[in-house]
Amino acid sequence: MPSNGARLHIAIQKSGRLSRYSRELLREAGLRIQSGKNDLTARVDNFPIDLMLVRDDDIPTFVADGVCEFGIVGRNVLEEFALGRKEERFDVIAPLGFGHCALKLAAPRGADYDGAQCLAGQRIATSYPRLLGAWLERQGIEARVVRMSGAVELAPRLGIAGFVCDLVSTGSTLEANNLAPVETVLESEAVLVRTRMPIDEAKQRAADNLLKRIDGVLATQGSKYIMMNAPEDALAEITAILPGVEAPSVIPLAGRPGHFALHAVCQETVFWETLHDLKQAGASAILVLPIEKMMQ
Ligand code: PRT
Ligand code: ZN
Repeated sequence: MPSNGARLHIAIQKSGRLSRYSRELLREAGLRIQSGKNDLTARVDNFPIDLMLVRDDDIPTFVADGVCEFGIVGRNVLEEFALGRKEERFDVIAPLGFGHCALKLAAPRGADYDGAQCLAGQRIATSYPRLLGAWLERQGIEARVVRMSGAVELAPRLGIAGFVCDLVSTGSTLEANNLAPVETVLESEAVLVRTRMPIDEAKQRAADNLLKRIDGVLATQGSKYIMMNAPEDALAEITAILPGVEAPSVIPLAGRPGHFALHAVCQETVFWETLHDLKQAGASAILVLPIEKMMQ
């Protein structure tokens, strides 16, 4: 299908676990999202971009077929889709840091389970038959995959299957159904995905701009700006303590010869323990600040 119009299309989940975070990410990237006249699209008024608001299951198809140039979808949905297609027609650009969950095999609590061989010949209920089938094949196990579109966790109680393979985040659904996780089939989170269908030049420029901004948002997640004062002889030790920092800025302090201000962007979490270590090494007046935007 040819790409439609001169505007970029980004498919996001209309309503569900990913929709709020998907919109937030795009807003943080500077997109002003208008609520549309219809429910299927939302226009971005400061970029040539339209959002397509759809069910998450439709997002891989839209992106693979080039109806949307970009999409935000769970890796679980994307990989299940990809296993059903001969060729991949999209690229995963970046994990987005939300929608974390795992596709897990679970057994009734108290059941004897001591390894994947226990699944041989068993019935396993799942909404992810391809991912489960591929995992079983990698383990060299033959089992019966029972496809269910929802309420998978009820299968053992209903006598439909002995095991289930379902998404888990907190684990409370499994627990409430007297099930316990036994294997992890896939770790998942929301990802940004891009079509492999050709994009014309004008759209490509908009796409490059969008990606640079999303990169900037992702780069600031977990990053902090840290400032402190320190005597010259402590600078080397302090730099070694700072997480994810190679070359901090070192600025002389007026009126205090031999003392410097040290500024750096930490790409990793700064824990209280790190601050104690910095103080021990000779740092004082330590400040840790959030970073709002960043462009490399
Ligand atoms: O209507 P639409 O088709 O768009 O939405 P949906 O109902 O298919 O999906 P939705 O909104 O439930 O989930 C969208 C995506 O969020 C999934 O594809 C995953 O990538 C991600 N995600 C993250 C989850 C969970 N966490 C999650 N816990 N998706 C589903 N669950 C369900 C799971 O299936 C189980 O029923 O939550 C239950 C388990 O949760 P815990 O916390 O009890 O373990
Ligand atoms: Zn869905």
